[in-house]
Amino acid sequence: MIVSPMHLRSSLGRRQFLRNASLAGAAALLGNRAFGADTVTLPFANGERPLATFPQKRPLILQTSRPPQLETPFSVFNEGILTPNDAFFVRYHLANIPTSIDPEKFRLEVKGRVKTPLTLSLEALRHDFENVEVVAVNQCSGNSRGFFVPRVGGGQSGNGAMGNAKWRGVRLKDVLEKAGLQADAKQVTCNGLDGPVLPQTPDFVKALDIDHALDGDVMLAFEMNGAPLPMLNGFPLRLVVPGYYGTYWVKHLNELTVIPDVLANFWMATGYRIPNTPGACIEPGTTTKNTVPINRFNVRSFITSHADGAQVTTKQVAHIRGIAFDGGSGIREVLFSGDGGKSWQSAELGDDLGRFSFREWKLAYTPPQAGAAEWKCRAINRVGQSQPMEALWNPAGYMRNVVETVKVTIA
Ligand SMILES: Nc1nc2c(c(=O)[nH]1)N[C@H]1C(S)=C(S)[C@@H](COP(=O)(O)O)O[C@H]1N2
Ligand SMILES: [Mo]
Repeated sequence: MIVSPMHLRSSLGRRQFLRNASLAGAAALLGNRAFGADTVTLPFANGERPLATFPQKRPLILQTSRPPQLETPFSVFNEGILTPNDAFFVRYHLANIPTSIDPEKFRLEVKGRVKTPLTLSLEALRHDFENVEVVAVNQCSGNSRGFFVPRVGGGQSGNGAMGNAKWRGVRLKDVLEKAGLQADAKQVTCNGLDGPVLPQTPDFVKALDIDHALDGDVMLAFEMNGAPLPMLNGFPLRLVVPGYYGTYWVKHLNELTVIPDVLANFWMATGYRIPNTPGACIEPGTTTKNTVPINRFNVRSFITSHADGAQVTTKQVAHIRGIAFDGGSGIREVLFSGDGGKSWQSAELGDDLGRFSFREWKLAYTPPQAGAAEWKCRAINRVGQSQPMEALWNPAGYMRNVVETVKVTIA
């Protein structure tokens, strides 16, 4: 399909297009109170947040409005295994974000240590390279940061800074091979159209090692769940780095530069680093200088069918359901405990949409006795990695993956 403004209009539909077009005038909106009176309360101190409606989005949990940082309400993860585009979380670092991009004029530049620098239109990307699809989770490094004890600085997210989508695009490998790598190529740096408001703020640029960039999984995506990317999720082109934290998934991607060394900017050398320890954790409240760039997801699982305060009875089967995922080994098993972790039983796994996707799990469970109960779930991936019973801690509040608990009342 050729992505012209006309195609965009027809494929998005008129209402969507009007909302998209209105994004052009959204700079003012983004800085204003783009939210109504509705609020939600995330389950930690100072967890009150407004719900805000941004272009192409349903009401989402507002973390910050300039730049927009929106969290998905957790109930969305019980709607289906793919996260709808209008509910998908949004994260930016710099306030100067694009609000209108002409897909006809958009170009991706491929340069640096390549044999033939390329300037590619969206049409050339679609037509000159094999189109591929992957279902993959995008999760912010700081997803669930609000639960850290002791608390740490940064966006105090609940569990909704993640989402699972079917991405369509072309392989980064194929584009780099068309340009041809020079012998000293070591990393590819990835830059998007957004930028800082003040010139002294470092531009958001990330880097992948060459071997990673050539692994055939990393993708330049132009579609999400069968539709063009929403503007706030990186229209018209973004990097998809399956199994890796969202920080590498550069949005509005317009510049790939092959370099002969290791990128040492703020976003690689200072930010987004984790302790170089098993579990990426250190003694709570301490610091370390021994760090590495954040990389693959650890194992996580959630109950999505029931939330804290749910009421169930001993007389009826509770249909418990949830999701599990990891950094790309794939989920082997999900265990459920109805008694706070004393005993565990195996849940049934749903359809396998690929090793980078959310994996659905479910269980028919009749609570044995009345009273307060703690329900827990714990996933194990195909290489035997699992989740800790007690939360691990690191100074930036990244990679939370403790066994989650839902407190229910049984009548
Ligand atoms: N251009 C650009 N791309 C970006 C960012 C950014 O600030 N600018 N943030 C990254 C981070 S930290 C995350 S978690 C993901 C979030 O993707 P989403 O906004 O589509 O959910 O985008 C990544 N890509
Ligand atoms: Mo992130």
